[in-house]
Amino acid sequence: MKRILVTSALPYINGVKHLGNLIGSQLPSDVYARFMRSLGFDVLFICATDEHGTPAELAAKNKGIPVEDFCQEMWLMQKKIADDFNISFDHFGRSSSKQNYELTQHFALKLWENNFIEEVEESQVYSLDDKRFLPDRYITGKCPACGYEKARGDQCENCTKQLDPTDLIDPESTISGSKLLEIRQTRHLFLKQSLLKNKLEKWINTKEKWPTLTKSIAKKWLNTKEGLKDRSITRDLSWGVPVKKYGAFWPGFEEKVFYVWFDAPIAYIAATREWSDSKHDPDSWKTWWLNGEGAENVFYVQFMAKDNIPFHTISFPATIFGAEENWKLVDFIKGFNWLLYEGGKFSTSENRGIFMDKALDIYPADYWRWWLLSNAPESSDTDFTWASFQSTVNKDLADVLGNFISRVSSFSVSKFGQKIPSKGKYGQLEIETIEKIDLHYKCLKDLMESIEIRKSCSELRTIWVIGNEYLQRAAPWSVFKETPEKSQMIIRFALNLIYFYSLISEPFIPESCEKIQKHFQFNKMKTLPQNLDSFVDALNDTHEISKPSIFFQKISDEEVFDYQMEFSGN
Ligand code: B3M
Ligand code: ZN
Repeated sequence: MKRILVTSALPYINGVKHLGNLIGSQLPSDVYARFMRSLGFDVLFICATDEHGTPAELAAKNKGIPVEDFCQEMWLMQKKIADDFNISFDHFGRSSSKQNYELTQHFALKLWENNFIEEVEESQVYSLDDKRFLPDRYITGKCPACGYEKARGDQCENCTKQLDPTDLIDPESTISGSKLLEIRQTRHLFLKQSLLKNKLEKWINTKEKWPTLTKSIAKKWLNTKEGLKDRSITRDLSWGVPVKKYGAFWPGFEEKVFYVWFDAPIAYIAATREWSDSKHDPDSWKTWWLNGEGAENVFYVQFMAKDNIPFHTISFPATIFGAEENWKLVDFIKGFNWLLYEGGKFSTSENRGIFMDKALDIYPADYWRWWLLSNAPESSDTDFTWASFQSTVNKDLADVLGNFISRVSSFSVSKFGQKIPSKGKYGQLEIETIEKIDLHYKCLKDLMESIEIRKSCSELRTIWVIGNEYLQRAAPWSVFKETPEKSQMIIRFALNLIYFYSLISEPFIPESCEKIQKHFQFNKMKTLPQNLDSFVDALNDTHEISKPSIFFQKISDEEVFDYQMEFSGN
């Protein structure tokens, strides 16, 4: 049996994520993991919070609490929100786990033993008032190129020029506003990525099937000097993985930690270890991550937004190659473009757009899931608009799927009572309908295997639509007077379709499908039906149908108007 390892990019710890973050990794990886499980594959689905680095430190400082407490709080919150969106992680870990400390230090040691790490002395900006070295982007000043007053030490937002902090005119600390800055010498560990160029290139060239977005970004980084520059994997900070080897501090690195982007991808492995430790089966993570111990038969897929692709196609693989051990490399990287909010950017600072917690306060998870998945920014950026959200939910969920269920079940109960109407031989129209649906169902399965999220949604919608068209043509309500047996057969067929829909739609809209299954007392199934043809008599004669219920409420124009105002930003 094929085993599939799925990881979602690790959400950074500093705040609640917005819908763009959700569709950029957690949500599509969830549908994929759920769908593959329901095809019978052995799936392990892993995520964690990405906790280290300056933004976390500063966010904790703003709240006036120790960074450890802040991260604990935010981890709980992020875990809860993911649960509320029904993201089916097998484990949601933390990059600050002891497993990650150990593995990060292990990788650094191997890289050093294999001569891929060297110590380099650098000059960096030190803030006397903040009593710390400042990362480039925490220094603000006037841009030497365009005169923009708030240029950052790494780049000018206004003219996009790449900068060094020393280029800035009249620089100050973004943290405190202090201008008491000086250049100091500091030592860092550098990973000599350039030595791994051939290996990386050979490996990337074998990935013909990677999506264009992934491949083009990987190639771009591979072929620019900037991309494969030796990069520092340590920072002058206190919050992070301590720079240790053989259990003792790396001499001169007592006050430093590993760079957050060095330890974060390693946390995929560490979180898998957390998972196996939590099951008291401490070696089982190896069957997912070590070639020769089972991982050679694992298909490993990563999901992420496009800005994370360089770290997953170049930096993390460089770490793995450089370690020269039997670590599993990723097989497929699914990257996503940006989700825009009503034509602009989501913005935390301007309170613009919809954040994950707020979203669930106003509509059920499945409304968001369905819109986001149907509009996943796979081949280009996509724009969230309230109008599109309203029309998608109202049409697809309420009119197409919801209406089908309520028409069939209310007719059934009103004409035939609670019991499922008795069997009759399915006729030409039913056979045609089965054939049509099975054609699209096969496409759906193929598309999900190749992780085409939007197209999969569109196949699923087509399958729902075929049900409505069938009902329209079979017209059980008009058949009922003349030939009630025929109308019984039609309704029985349609009830079986509802059952079928509730199973195949579950990876996309799990909460609604579970509700539907519970309501109609459909048996849960571990794996999806092969096809509709073999499933169309799944309900047996004793099955009882409960009174109809409404599974999807329409979104009104007034609601849309109000929410548009509410989320438009300051
Ligand atoms: N934490 C995503 C971000 O905040 C980043 C992903 C890490 S994946 C190893 O941009
Ligand atoms: Zn500028």
